[in-house]
Amino acid sequence: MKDAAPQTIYLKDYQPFGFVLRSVSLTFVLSPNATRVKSRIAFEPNPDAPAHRFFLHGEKLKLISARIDGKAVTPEVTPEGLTCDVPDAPFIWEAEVEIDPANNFALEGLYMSNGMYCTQCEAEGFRKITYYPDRPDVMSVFTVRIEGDLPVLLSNGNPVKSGDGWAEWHDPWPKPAYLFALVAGELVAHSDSYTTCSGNHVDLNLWVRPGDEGKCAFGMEALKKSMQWDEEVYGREYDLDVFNIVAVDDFNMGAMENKGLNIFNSSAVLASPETSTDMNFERIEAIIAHEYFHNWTGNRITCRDWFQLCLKEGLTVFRDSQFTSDMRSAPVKRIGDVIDLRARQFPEDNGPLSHPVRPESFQEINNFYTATVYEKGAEVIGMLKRLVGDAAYAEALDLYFARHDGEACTIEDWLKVFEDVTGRDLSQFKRWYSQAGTPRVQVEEDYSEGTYTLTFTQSTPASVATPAPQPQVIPVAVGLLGQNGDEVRETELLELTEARQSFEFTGLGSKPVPSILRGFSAPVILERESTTEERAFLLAHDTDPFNRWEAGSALARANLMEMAAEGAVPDSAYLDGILAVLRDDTLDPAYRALMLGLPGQSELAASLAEKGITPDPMAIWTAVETLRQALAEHAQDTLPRLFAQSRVDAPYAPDAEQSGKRALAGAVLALISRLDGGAEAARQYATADNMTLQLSALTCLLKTGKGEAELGAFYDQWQHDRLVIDKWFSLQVMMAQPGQTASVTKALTQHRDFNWKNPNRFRATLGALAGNHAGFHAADGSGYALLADWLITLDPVNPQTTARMCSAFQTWKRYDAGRQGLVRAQLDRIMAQPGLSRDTSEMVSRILGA
Ligand code: B3K
Ligand code: ZN
Repeated sequence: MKDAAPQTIYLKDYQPFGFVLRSVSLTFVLSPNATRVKSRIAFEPNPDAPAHRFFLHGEKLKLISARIDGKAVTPEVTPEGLTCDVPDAPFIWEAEVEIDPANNFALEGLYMSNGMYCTQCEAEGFRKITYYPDRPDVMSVFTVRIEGDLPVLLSNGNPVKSGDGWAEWHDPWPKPAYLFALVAGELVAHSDSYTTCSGNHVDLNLWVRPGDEGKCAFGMEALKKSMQWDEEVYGREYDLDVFNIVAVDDFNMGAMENKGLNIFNSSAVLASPETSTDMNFERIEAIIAHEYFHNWTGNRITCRDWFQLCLKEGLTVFRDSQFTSDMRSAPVKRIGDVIDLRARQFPEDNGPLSHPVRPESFQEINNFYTATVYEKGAEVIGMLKRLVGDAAYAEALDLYFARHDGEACTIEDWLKVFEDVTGRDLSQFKRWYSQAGTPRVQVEEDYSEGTYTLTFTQSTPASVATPAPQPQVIPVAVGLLGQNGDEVRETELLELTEARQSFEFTGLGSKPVPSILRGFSAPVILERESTTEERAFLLAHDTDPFNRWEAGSALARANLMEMAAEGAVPDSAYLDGILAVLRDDTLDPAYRALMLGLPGQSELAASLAEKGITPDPMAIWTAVETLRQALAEHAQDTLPRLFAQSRVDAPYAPDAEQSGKRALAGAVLALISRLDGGAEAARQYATADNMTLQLSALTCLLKTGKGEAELGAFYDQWQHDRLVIDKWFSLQVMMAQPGQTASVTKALTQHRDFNWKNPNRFRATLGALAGNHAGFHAADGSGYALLADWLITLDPVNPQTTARMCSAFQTWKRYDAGRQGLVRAQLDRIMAQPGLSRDTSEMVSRILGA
């Protein structure tokens, strides 16, 4: 419940904990409403700490008993924890508490999902399990005993002993409490094994509810590939006898990297061709890799405090991106990552929720598991690697693992290994961690007598978090093309360090065409006044796959902005350019599918706002529809051939090659449906034998205003499968016409399968509302009001998911006064709720700018 005055925690106030924990032993006696947790912890004074105040976090716990060195004590208990007088010497703390997992719908701490016990402790959930110094720099060795009338009883580390109704686990690796996990339930395992590079045998198990066994094979393969990749690329070997993964239906996020016992949202691990799309498979592979990679970047080396979250998350996202690039297509992965960064991180970085990659203060840490910490954090590491080179990056990482294994570290430790390996001074580079906001980079060019000069000016808008931004180190990869399309200068990395800086290229025969920020070499907004001709030229000739895609996307963006703001018509340069790419059979189908994408409507709104034009969501929607229709008509002779050619005749496999083809076929079908009224899509729906084809056909049918019968049939076919029914909910909201989005969503929230306490179902429905740009921003405020209603309903039950979804409102100041007034009214209404959670209260007040 909301504190009277929410407390703000500051990075600058960090102090080590007053005690060291030699060992932790926990016993759980499971019972849905009255689980008993006994703890026995060996404390001793920490010689490195300035003070030795004994404070243990603890929330929503019933303290049954407490003892120090065997003698009963009566601690002073508050809603946040307890204090107690303790000896000035090593001592044993023993406590027993009671908790109520069956009534824990916040899904933090120990809770129940479909009769199964499970935990989520990151960031501060362990304090809802027992009294403990719940901070990441307190690491200890855990031994756990679980007693419960359930067949499967799991915890971290290695199994020690078990019998009927009990099991004991020991984790030899010291860890912070946020990595603790426990699972108990009627589960079945999909098992396999892996032999590590030094010959250790590891048992691998993917635990699921009976009935889900058929959805495990892909995840298991992804795990084995991840284990091998981390050995080969980073020299990191797994370090326990067993690696367990458990699938859980009620989970606030994607997955959690608990030591040796990863817990996954079932949507992030369960997959079968019939029920999962190619995109689901790719996401699952990436999340399994991400959680596995945390074993070293996060678990063996953890964070000193939660301000350092990007230390593990930025690095682990960077590592999982490298993995996906290696497993699939690197250019396609890079483009996908940039699309995602622009859709999720840029709005955050350029709005009221803006914060540095390493924030300096927070009220609720769960609100800082953001795209900035994760995705911009990964971009920062990509820049560092680009700047120092691959060999030095590898050396620095080896040093990082050697120097800091078993420690809780900071960004300073991380940067120091790079400084030590390269001799570079990274103090200016460090601004990427301390300054909020997306840098803008302007470019001027000059050509005279064989010398071509590029002059860059960088500036970052001031924000509450960073009132006076200083120049950053920006690696800009540049290549030059001759007028005939040949590359006259291969990619070169320019290092911007000043506010304004020029670079010369000499010995050129004629004025080149520059290809700037190749591979999206830095997470900046490039503000370059370019011509349609130049963009079309780059779309046709750029040898850098990212910038070639970017040229097409820039053409589309410029055209759509003019269409939305000034009523312009579709640009033939865009239409011709894309058609030529589409017809080029030497290009990867997945890449061509990306070329058919358009900038998101919210992103277009941001681009208009950036130019000082108030975005009109309906005008943007109409512009997108008009351009898509124009493209369909322009490409109509090519589409049937391309559609036929993209068919996959081999048995379904979710690999890069097949999914690339299906992605292109899906994008082409969407265009064909604009011309044939959905006839081809109806045929595909009728014969589809996998979810990718079934869902793309249904999407096209709904888009053409048809598909009513198929929608019903889809429900009937899949009503037993909660993950597929999530798709059924979100698809209807995503495809709803702008004027009807709120009413369609509202009707779905009244459906018998709308279980709002399940985060997946809530997000599938209300998250889709927020993602339907024109529908959510309907001028009558119906989208805003409906979302606010549901956030108010969810907050008392699950503050974490509520707070996260408040970010739908973060862009409100872009829009017209009418819409701003409507949003403000909803935000004020949320703020006025009695007992509003600290999570939601922090988010809403930041969004309001209070
Ligand atoms: N570390 C977890 C995220 C925990 C979020 C807590 N609110 C998953 C991950 O990043 O791998
Ligand atoms: Zn992570």
